[in-house]
Amino acid sequence: MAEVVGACPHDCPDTCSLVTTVEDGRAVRVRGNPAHPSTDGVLCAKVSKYAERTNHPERVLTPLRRVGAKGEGRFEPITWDAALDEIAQRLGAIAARDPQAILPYSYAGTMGLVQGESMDRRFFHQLGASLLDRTICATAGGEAVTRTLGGKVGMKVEFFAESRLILIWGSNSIGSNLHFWRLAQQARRDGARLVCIDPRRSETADKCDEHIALLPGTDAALALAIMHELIVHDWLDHDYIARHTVGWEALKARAMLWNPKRAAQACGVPAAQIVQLARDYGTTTPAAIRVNYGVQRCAGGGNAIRAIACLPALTGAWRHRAGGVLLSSSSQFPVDRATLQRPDLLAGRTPRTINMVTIGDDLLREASADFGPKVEALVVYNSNPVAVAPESPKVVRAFQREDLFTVVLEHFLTDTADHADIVLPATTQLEHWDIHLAYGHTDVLLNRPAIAPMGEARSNAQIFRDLAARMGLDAPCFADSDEALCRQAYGKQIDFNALLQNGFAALAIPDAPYAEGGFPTASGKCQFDSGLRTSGGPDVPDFIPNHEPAGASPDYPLAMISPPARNFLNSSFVNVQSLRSIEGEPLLEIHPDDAATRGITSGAVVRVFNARGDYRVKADVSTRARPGVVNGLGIWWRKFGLAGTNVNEVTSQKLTDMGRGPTFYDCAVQVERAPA
Ligand SMILES: Nc1nc2c(c(=O)[nH]1)N[C@H]1C(S)=C(S)[C@@H](COP(=O)(O)OP(=O)(O)OC[C@H]3O[C@@H](n4cnc5c(=O)[nH]c(N)nc54)[C@H](O)[C@@H]3O)O[C@H]1N2
Ligand SMILES: Nc1nc2c(c(=O)[nH]1)N[C@H]1C(S)=C(S)[C@@H](COP(=O)(O)OP(=O)(O)OC[C@H]3O[C@@H](n4cnc5c(=O)[nH]c(N)nc54)[C@H](O)[C@@H]3O)O[C@H]1N2
Ligand code: SF4
Ligand SMILES: [Mo]
Repeated sequence: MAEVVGACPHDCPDTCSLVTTVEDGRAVRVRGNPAHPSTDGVLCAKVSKYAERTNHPERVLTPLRRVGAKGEGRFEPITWDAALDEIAQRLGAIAARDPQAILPYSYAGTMGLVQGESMDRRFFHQLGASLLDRTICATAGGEAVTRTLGGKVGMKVEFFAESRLILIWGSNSIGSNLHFWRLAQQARRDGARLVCIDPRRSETADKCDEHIALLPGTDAALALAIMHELIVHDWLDHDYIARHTVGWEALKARAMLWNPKRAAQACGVPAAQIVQLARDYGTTTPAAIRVNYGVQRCAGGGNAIRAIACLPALTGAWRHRAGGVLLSSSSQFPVDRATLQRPDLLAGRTPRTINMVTIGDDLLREASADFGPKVEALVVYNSNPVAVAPESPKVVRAFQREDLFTVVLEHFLTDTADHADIVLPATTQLEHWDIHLAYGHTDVLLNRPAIAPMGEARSNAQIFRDLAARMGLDAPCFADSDEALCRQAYGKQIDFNALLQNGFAALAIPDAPYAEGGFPTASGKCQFDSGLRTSGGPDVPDFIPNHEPAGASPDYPLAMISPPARNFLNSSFVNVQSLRSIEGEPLLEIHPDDAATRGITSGAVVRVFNARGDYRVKADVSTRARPGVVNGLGIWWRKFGLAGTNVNEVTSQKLTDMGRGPTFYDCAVQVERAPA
């Protein structure tokens, strides 16, 4: 028996340190590392089942070639040699005409720097393939905090435990940021007040002192009204504003347009609740904001995050280590991406960039002068776009194109793998090396393989190394081993021996990094004015209404949001029986008033639809939904859905104001009882 220290690979802010128990070469148990402070021996329910997922009888363990129609999911096993030969030949022929007709598609199925963004990038850079704009999650908020604070930086998460007031803004922390929630609980035991700002009465909202159930996409109006109150009551830190901010006069003028009454109208909440929230925020020290990505999946998502990120500079909350705001900590990590990804292999070529959010449209586009060549080959890894990308009617049609050659590197036959010409078996985190950053804390983690690759599985990096060799790409960097890539990720910035020893290493970051300003912006100040006017954006943050605001369309009067179910991670774990039994089946939460006018009762099958598509799901009549808003919990595999579809059947490919991001939570629908 052995115990091996690793890192949770999932797209989750917590990046836990894992301890895997191995017996006779088999992973039997995965638990949280008690020695890692933020993990503190605790994992979420999902990753506690990581051994079950790894040993799952349906793991893909050999290369597969399609024998059925695209999407049918019928395959025959083939050898690695046959698979690599076929892929090399197909990609080689396309590359000889125009390598931009090849498109990689990947996201954060693993957040590991090696299996997520190293050898794969080298391979596609050397080929000159189209570049992918990896926007599906966080770019609107990411760009917003970068333009305001200078990067994805903020409070050190551990000090939330000492705050007196915590705004949990657009985050279902119990489900998606568990280790932060533990800190918030600690603060609460010491007398802090917790306020949850979320259209849905989430599990987290249930446990906070107050819940502000605003309409989706109206957070900027709320933040501006808080500023209005801070100004009229003079709950401002004038010294901090004068010394450490840019654009105060313009922000003040903007905020004065947003009295609580006006914001109440926009947000669909009582003005008194806004006044009280502003008073709490203006008069409690230290006050902290945990804002999360739920806020920015709508038309004005970037500006909403900008507005929220300005608040701590107004009150001087940054002066205290338990005050400030945190969206993501990821810019703090000194990752040497150029060494890992080798953009120099492009050698002066500038391939076009395709936005992963609009994959449905872009795979269906013909060649043209402004688009370039039609996409002829797609290599998907670390992502399940057929389930997770918006407007799936188009995505599915695109993946069914007979003239598209699709390769998918996967653990399982997901909805996407079902559409592949060739599926390649990938290792899980228990079977490969990797190294990690985090976006919810500031420790680097190393993942050692606990067991040998199962079946014929190979790591992503190994697969791209093999493909490079097969295609005759012989730059020396294609020979780097996975372990060597781990060492390259941080170069000398991190003591690799310490990582080998402990599995984690903390970055050296001051407790209250912006107590005296010193933001990593060009000016060193918090930029209320983010210099966006030159690109057509508002100089200081503004409220930008949704593309599809609640109640605006007579045909589709309900606003739908589709946040994740607690026991899945995006579309991962949906096929793990023990977790699927907890979630039961796909549900649509609908408020009793909206249900009554439609004759809908709990358990009834409903049709959720708009002009883009429709899907069928069982209704859960519940006050977790506010009036006018329905919650389609995600992200189920389509094949587990009632009619072989999921919530993305109705979401749109429209983009955010900043960062070219998706607008999953900006989606107008109608709901009706489904005919029997
Ligand atoms: N259990 C679990 N954990 C996860 C994930 C998962 O699928 N399952 N996914 C991971 C990933 S990829 C990410 S990006 C993060 C996502 O986690 P978060 O960053 O927390 O974002 P979401 O889960 O999208 O949304 C959080 C909350 O925002 C609410 N919300 C929706 N629209 C609005 C709005 O307009 N304003 C406000 N204020 N709130 C809104 C939703 O109802 C939801 O409760 O979590 C990660 N962790
Ligand atoms: N309606 C709606 N849609 C959404 C969202 C929403 O809230 N609502 N959330 C959006 C967000 S925030 C995100 S981040 C995206 C996430 O979407 P994706 O990035 O597609 O995430 P997953 O669905 O978890 O799929 C990851 C896949 O990677 C595979 N994988 C994991 N590790 C490895 C590995 O080492 N090698 C290989 N080859 N494969 C691996 C897993 O088996 C899994 O099938 O979805 C987005 N879609
Ligand atoms: S998904 Fe998040 S909470 Fe769960 S083990 Fe991984 S890092 Fe920790
Ligand atoms: Mo995400």
